[in-house]
Amino acid sequence: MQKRSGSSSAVAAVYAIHLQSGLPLNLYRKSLLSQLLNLTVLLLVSFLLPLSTLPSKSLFIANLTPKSQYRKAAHYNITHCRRQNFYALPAAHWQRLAQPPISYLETLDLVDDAIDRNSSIAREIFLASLSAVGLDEHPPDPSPDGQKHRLDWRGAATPQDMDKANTTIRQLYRDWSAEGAAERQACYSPILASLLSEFSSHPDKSPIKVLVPGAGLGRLVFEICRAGFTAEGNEISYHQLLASSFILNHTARAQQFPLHPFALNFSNHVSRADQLRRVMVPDVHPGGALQDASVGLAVHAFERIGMSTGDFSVIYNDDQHARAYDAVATVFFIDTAPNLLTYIETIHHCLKPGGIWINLGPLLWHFEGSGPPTTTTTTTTTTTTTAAESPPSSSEPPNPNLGISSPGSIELTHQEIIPLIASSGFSIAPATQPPPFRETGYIQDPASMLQNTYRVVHWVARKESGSASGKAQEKEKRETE
Ligand SMILES: C[S@@+](CC[C@H](N)C(=O)[O-])C[C@H]1O[C@@H](n2cnc3c(N)ncnc32)[C@H](O)[C@@H]1O
Ligand SMILES: *[C@@H]1O[C@H](CO)[C@@H](O)[C@H](O)[C@H]1NC(C)=O
Ligand SMILES: *[C@@H]1O[C@H](CO)[C@@H](O)[C@H](O)[C@H]1NC(C)=O
Ligand SMILES: *[C@@H]1O[C@H](CO)[C@@H](O)[C@H](O)[C@H]1NC(C)=O
Ligand SMILES: *[C@@H]1O[C@H](CO)[C@@H](O)[C@H](O)[C@H]1NC(C)=O
Ligand SMILES: CC(=O)N[C@H]1CO[C@H](CO)[C@@H](O)[C@@H]1O
Repeated sequence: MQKRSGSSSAVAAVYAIHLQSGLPLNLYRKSLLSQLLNLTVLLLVSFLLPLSTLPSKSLFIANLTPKSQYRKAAHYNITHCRRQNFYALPAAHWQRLAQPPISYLETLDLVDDAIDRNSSIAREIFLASLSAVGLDEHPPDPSPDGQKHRLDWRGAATPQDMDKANTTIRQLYRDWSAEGAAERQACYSPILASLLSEFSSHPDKSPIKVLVPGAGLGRLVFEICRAGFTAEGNEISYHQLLASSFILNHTARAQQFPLHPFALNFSNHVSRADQLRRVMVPDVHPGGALQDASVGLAVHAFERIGMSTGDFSVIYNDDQHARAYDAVATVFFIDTAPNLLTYIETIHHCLKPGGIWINLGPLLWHFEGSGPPTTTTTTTTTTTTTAAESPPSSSEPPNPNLGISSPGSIELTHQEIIPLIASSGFSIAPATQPPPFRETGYIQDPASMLQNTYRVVHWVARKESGSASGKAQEKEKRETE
């Protein structure tokens, strides 16, 4: 690991966002840079093709805009329509409901205020992201003939972008508010406990490399780093990456931003106070906490935290990542796979022999009913074939690794997954009946009259020593069968 020099190391926990023909590359630490520059090539090939056809920076624009439009859309859809519906009630009724104790119009005003406060962090994230990719807050005006400037990001967000911005903001509650501690306790503590018990004989944990695919807003990566390990997150969603970059690298103090995670939804509240509840983010100041956690350690925490962007099953499948990690931690992640075997093989490939894979989560197959997505930019490569109901007869030609954009998908059960892992070069305790469930919500409002509770499973699999890489092993297996 490279040692950074001078004062810059104090804030080395950075995402430097690099412009690579329109591709942002987010990292926390420079020492990952060379590694990730190589990944960029892979990313370009597998994830963002055909870049040549993209207008420069259009990718960012699509990804950035939602946070600025968040406020407008939220106001319109949430309170404007409700005011109209309210005044459409019989006059005698709305007048009565406008009086105390209900004072419904005041509630709508309070929701408007909450939306404004929500949008303050959304706006900060947006502005930090804009400047990180070299776009201006005040976009260039249209040319005299009315042509929109290519760097004018206004109005570029799609409803899907808005939706993603929305979930991203909700996830701040789970990962970075004090109120989210119960979910984190249920989901992240078992991972840390498994890591600490596995590596209890290592007083210096900095050489131990832990990979967190599907890192979301980065809290688990942060906690693993804070516990002394070298932690690397990986995330495919730019919305998530920009928000985690903001929290980890651009917040000034704990409790900096208010958030009203439940205000937009009017259902299942016991009281208006519940609906309008405010949480503050972040609950800890990441920069300060990592600074504190570095006292007396050989390697500063800022040197031990990183984040890569792109599809896990593509990025970590190359030679460079073979046998590179001591542990892989997946939380609410494996069910994002259209083809779980691809994830299993990738994890096997990038783990050192004897390394562990710690998993916690449910099996909410993200692709159920929809088939794998075709990423917006890989238009030429992933227009999916007409589905066949029987296996193809000829042997398939070798394909480039398209990761989750590959055709095909399958939803497996817990009892099917465990033996599958056991026969993929891992040792894992056999599935018990019933599995040892843990109950937890995911961005759940604890005060709501509706509680969605997952019964998640937590297991640890160990890559068998001397076991070949996933791909080589598959091949071996096929040959012996
Ligand atoms: C359900 S979220 C869980 C996030 C976080 N681990 C948590 O527990 O809050 C799944 C995350 O995985 C990411 N993801 C899905 N498929 C991915 C892939 N192939 N490579 C990397 N990240 C992926 C999604 O963008 C999303 O942030
Ligand atoms: C955000 O999500 C909440 C809860 O799912 C929903 O009620 C609301 O309409 C969404 N808001 C926007 C602006 O998309
Ligand atoms: C707002 O409502 C309109 C009309 O129902 C809908 O098309 C749009 O997607 C909604 N926007 C958001 C951000 O929820
Ligand atoms: C704040 O944002 C979250 C996530 O989009 C949303 O669920 C919540 O309702 C929002 N609150 C307000 C008042 O906008
Ligand atoms: C509001 O929350 C309830 C759960 O309490 C959910 O079923 C409903 O779909 C949500 N409505 C919107 C518009 O998001
Ligand atoms: C708050 C914080 O730590 N900001 C840092 C994020 O990264 C940049 C680039 O290195 C630093 O200059 C900031 O100080």
